[in-house]
Amino acid sequence: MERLAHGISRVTAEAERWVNEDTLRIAITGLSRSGKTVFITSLISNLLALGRGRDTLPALTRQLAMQGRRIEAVWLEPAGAQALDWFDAAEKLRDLAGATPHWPPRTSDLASASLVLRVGRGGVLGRHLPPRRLRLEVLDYPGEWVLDLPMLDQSFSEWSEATLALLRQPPRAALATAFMAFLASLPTQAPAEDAVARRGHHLYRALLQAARERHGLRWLQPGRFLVPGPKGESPMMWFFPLPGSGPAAPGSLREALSRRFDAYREDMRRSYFDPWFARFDRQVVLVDALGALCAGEGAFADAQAAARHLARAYDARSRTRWLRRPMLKRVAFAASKADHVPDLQRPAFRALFRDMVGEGGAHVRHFAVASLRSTEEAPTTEAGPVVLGVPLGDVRRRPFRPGPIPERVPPPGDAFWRRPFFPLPEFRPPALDPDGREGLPQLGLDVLLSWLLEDAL
Ligand SMILES: Nc1nc2c(ncn2[C@@H]2O[C@H](COP(=O)(O)OP(=O)(O)OP(=O)(O)O)[C@@H](O)[C@H]2O)c(=O)[nH]1
Ligand SMILES: [Mg+2]
Repeated sequence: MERLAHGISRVTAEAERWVNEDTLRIAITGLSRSGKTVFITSLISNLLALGRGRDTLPALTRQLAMQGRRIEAVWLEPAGAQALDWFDAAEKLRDLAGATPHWPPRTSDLASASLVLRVGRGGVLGRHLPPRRLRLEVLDYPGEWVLDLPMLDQSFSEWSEATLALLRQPPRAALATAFMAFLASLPTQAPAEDAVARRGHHLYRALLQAARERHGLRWLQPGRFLVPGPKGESPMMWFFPLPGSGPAAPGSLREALSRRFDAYREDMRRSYFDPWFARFDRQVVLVDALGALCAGEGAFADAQAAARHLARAYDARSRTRWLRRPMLKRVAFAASKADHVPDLQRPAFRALFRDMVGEGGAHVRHFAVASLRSTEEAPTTEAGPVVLGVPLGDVRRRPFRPGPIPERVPPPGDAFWRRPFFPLPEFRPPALDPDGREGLPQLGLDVLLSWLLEDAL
């Protein structure tokens, strides 16, 4: 009898969930340093504060209010017994709001969070129905890894050919001299020797690191050469691009590297992409477009190619197994750190960004977002519009001018690209309440969310 009652209550709970609850998986994607972790922290903090009655996301609140609805409560689901790391938003908030505030460190493994919104139903009928629940699932990961997605469909020869072609072009060519000299020193049918494979791997990895650190380049494969993750470095990673086509001779270096390449791809597919990256309903593609623009023509072209690849790779993988129907209903491209751009220049910035990543279809929109606004507007000076912020490590506010922002991507070799390049300053986060009661000051995050969730709320 007791078992029957238990069974009935379980079925009732399931039915209630089926009627009143929806789950939305949101992929927050972007290359390394594009602002994913801060975006997720802000999304969580602002929704939690909104659930406590603070108007932290005005565009979202307004949109719901027009339908006579509102978000009544928001809570984080407990971590439970999940296999993944838990995205600890409260800890990140404490870091941002500490006495010496600091931004989150680079992400080194997957972490997920699940947030539930309780939304009142609108209309005369709605008042008599129970509120709906929308569960948002988000995943944070090291940006470097996502660039391995396109590798899943390549053979070792195809990947090597494409990678070596890139390495022969500026700005990579200057960084690749030691690695290229090493390749040239190898005999055509080099035998498989681990000492040689490791040397090649280390030279190749050093060049990826230099491209990331010194030139701000982002199109760097494989991602785990830069961020190895919890499994660390393993022999499966001792490979590098090597020219050659057709079947590799047994016992040759090319055969050994090709086997490692396949093992690496398989491990990425099995450990990360298939379980965690394959099925999403919404995607946010964060791009540090201003940072790329300021870093010069090579870095900009690199970020542009990477952002376009990223959106395409997700679209292709995020399909239902049956009929391969697309699951992604909305894709938001977001130029991050938009608080570096003065108000006056933001329309041009958005137009430039749209041109950079391409139009897409009706399910694609473009936004300029600051997940944590760390600057203030200042009166325009003779030298142009300005924002004010405290650079990290400094105590005084300093003006920052991004310089002219064209509305379209300047063509290769254009005079624009001859201006001096500079890194974006890293501003200190503003003073924050460590408990997050007031949420995080943001710019455009509310507009993005109100569009992204519009049809699901
Ligand atoms: N001013 C400003 N800076 C930001 C904002 N969002 C991110 N940043 C800066 O960008 C850096 C990188 O942000 P993260 O969120 O850690 O980037 P990520 O994409 O998670 O990077 P990985 O974990 O390395 O892939 C931060 O340390 C900040 O300096 C923002 O809204 N405003
Ligand atoms: Mg991160």
